[in-house]
Amino acid sequence: MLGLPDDRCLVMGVVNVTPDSFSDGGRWLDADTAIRHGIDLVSEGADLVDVGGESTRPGAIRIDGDEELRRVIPVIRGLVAEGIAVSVDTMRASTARESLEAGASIVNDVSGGRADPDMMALAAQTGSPIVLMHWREHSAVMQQHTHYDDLVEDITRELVVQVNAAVHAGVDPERIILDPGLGFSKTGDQNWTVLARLDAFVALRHPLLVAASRKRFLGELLSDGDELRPTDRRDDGTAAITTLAARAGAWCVRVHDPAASADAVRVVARLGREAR
Ligand code: PMM
Repeated sequence: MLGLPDDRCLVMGVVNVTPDSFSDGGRWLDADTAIRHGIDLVSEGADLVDVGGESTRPGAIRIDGDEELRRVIPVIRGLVAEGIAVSVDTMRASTARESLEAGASIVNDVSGGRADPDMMALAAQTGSPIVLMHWREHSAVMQQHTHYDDLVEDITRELVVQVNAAVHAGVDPERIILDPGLGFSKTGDQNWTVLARLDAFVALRHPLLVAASRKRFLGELLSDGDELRPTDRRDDGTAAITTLAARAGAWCVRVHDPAASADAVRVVARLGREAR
């Protein structure tokens, strides 16, 4: 897809142009700093960079569309000018449209097309690949929606509903990427169950994106007594998940610190060639 390598799992680096993202909020709020950070992510091994202007951490309050545009567009332009492949992390069709016009090549919609009724039509019209993440509710209330009868079955069924809606709107099925949405309407234990069953999501026969990077469930697992492991010390655990996700057949992992993940995906690809 999009001239990106297809012989191994890809690594997507994260640039959050937000004051409040859980692991790096406020660090890349200024456009030049964010652009420089995106360039660094690529030099550390990211294949593409995901630019987002709206935090989706649990409890986050939404910002307005103009503010989101003000944050992401200059950063997307700057990265594209450097020849970097960019995805835009947005739930708004209007932001997705302007981002694609600014040179972004993938829409990463954490709401799976559910937050904005115009998103599927936009993806259909532009022909842009779109990430549909499993999502039930906005971040302010998402952790009140963690009930599942059968976790993996329910998530896959809800993802398939969104795939069908996208195809119905005219999106090419080959351009639909799925993501089980770790941490979104899921408890820590549920995230581990999802990771243990990535085969079920790969079996949906769409490229699979896995985004575990620095999330709270890693902080809990690696905690020292009552203290969560701080976000900036969750990258080794993240890289371990990259290895397992790549081995399970993920198309891409989304990470804040790409170096170890970039090595891991190459190790997994080499082993895969040996096994064939
Ligand atoms: N998680 C975050 C943001 N964007 N996009 C996708 N596709 N999947 C995710 O799980 C996801 C995402 C959480 O916030 P962060 O940018 O601080 O990691």
